[in-house]
Amino acid sequence: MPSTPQSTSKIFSLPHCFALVQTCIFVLLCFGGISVADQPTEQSQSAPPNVIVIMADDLGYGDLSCYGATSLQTPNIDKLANEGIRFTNGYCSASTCTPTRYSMLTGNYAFRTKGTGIAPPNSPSIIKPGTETVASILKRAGYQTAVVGKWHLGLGGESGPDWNGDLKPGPLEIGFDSCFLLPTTNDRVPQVYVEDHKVLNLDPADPLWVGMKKPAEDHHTGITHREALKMDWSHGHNMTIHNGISRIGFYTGGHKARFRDEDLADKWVEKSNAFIQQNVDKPFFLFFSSHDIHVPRMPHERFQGSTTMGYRGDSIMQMDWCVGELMKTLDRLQLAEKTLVIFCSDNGPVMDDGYKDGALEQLGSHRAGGVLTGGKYSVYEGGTRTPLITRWKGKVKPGVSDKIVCTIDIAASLAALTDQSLAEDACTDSLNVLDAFLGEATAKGRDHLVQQDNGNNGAFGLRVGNWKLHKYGKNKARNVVVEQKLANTKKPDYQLFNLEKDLAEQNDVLADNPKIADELKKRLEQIIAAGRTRPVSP
Ligand code: NG6
Ligand code: CA
Repeated sequence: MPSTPQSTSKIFSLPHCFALVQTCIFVLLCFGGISVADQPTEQSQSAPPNVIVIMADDLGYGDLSCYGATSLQTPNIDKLANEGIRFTNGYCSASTCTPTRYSMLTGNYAFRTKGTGIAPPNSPSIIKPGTETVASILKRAGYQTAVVGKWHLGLGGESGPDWNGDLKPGPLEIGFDSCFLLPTTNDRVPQVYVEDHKVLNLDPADPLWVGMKKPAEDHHTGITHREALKMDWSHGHNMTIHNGISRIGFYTGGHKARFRDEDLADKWVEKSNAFIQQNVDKPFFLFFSSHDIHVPRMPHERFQGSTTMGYRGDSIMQMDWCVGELMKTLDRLQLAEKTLVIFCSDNGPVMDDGYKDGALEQLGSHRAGGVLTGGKYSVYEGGTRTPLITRWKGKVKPGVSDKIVCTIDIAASLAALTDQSLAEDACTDSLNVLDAFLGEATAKGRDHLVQQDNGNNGAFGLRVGNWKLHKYGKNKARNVVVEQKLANTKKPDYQLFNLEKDLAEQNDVLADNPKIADELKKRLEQIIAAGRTRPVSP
């Protein structure tokens, strides 16, 4: 159990071929590379750390001041970066939410499994009970595990969620001890919290109904009562109205259970702080799944107007505040040196994602994807190369890393950190890049990464070193963000870019490099056919 002191050699006797190298690196880092003052405390040396994964929603590579933004300041996340490792080649595996979250938790590429695209309001549980996840790995290692915030991975069995009964299977059936959730994503119905297996504060006399068919002729929608909305929609998002905002999908009932959009971030912080406090003496894993800065962007009143960029910018400020609050809690409980924090995003940025919130109009000179092209829904770098920061005070030497790491690697890396072995068929695409996550000088990171847009039938990106292949479905137009606007742009079947010379993926060099393009095409087909990329342990 991690709560009982373990020897350093036990923690690092990893069942992987480079265990010895890693041990040497660890010893070097602890006793050679950093000053005495920076050396880890006895406690942090003797036990694996608590883990907090903070996942932002739709946050782009250029959206934080520590990643070059100048139109707003994100002091709390910048502090995290200054105290830890800021990755310049940190990725999520997909450019939409559900597949990235699926991959982060399971360590499997989402394109391998049907039904892993953006989940509708009544989606059944996408990760089946019995699947190995980051939560089940850490639970096995003796951690208390919780997810707080956006889920968007479905709830319930094949017939979908039983909103008035037990909402299972769900997080508790795949390794989490507790959950406090926004069940889908907040532009989809319903606006209720789910605590463990139940909708919170649900009055049985006012049952909750959720569906995709208008429940009654006189049911108010974003179309019939558009003039009454406090934030207008631009495309889709015109069904049931709650809190002056119309959504995707319809619902009735459950009125006592409904929340205000403005209060979500405060609730996530409150619940997370309580969980951390409860586990001050026990190892814990917290998945803090922020809804910021996804649409509908409706930050708390105290953040509204805090930037010149409208609610998109203001939601970034709210998210930065959340990070600061969690870090304050760690400091107050003297847990900062006993906790590995991983900050990441679930996909790249988007401006107009269905509501007229002024994101594009008030953007000014801000570039949410930084120098990168593309964003949400795209296999250009901007779709998946996103902010990624790790911090473990006193253990990780602060710096900037250009190693390629991905949120899909969290599973195998944390398994290594906690000395848990993985079954051969578990976490099939999660690579142990723990040394890179911990900023070790000799870390190599990934040599390749598959990127996808959505579902299992879309476009692919394959990065190998500095080469990047795009593969598009035959004759299909794909969404890419062009000059910060969503546009359907016709693409050839394949494109090839040299990221070293052309980070912005502007010059397709496929015709000049047919051999490299062929090798990458073959490699992609081979990765898809092989069903796995994590090496099989000897
Ligand atoms: C799209 C929605 C978009 C957003 C996205 C999921 C429309 C027109 N667009 O289908 O608004 O909800 O799904 O976003 O409905 S994600 O970050 O959760 O993947
Ligand atoms: Ca998202």
